[in-house]
Amino acid sequence: MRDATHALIVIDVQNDFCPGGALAVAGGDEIIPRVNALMAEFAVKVLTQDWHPADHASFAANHPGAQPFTLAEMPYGPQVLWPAHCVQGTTGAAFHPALATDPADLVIRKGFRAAIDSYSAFFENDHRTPTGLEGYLRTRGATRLTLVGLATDFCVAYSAVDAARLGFEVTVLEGACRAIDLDGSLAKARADMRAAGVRLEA
Ligand code: VGL
Ligand code: ZN
Repeated sequence: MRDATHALIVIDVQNDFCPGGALAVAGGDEIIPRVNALMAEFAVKVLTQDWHPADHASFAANHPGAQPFTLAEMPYGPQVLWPAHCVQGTTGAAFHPALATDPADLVIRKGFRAAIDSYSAFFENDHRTPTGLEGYLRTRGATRLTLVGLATDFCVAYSAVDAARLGFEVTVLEGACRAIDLDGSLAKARADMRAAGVRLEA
């Protein structure tokens, strides 16, 4: 057991990000045994859940004529348009059935505002609107964070970079993550994480 200042953040281990899901990440389900084992090691354990309304602005289907995996310009900057995924209340939005959710202290949902996406567990994609996770972790006394989950190059990386900027000591266990890797996004995410001072471990 690690000490009480050390929190585990499990990002988006949901059906839609696993094989067979609407935005499947290759091998997404392979990380689950290790994630479950890690849960027993940490005093503070948080799960995040991507949780979109059906009319969410990140869905290509809500932009007439737009194809998934292309870019759209949003008021807060460029946004990848995704296949509809993690729609609130659907099976796709549920945690993968093999994920041990009972040990978690907190489940934080993100991306629930129709007009703005939220990759990071800390801020929406405008980099300003907080999710509340920072306050939760600080009031629990957490100073060191270990991040695992899906997808390495989007929600894990954005969360890790934000956490490092907020002053947490951040480690990403890449072996307990899987990536989408869209147009070099994994290489960029790894460089961004390193530049922000995030430790990348296997
Ligand atoms: C994610 C794309 C869209 C993720 C969420 O969890 O990495 N990626 N929504
Ligand atoms: Zn999403």
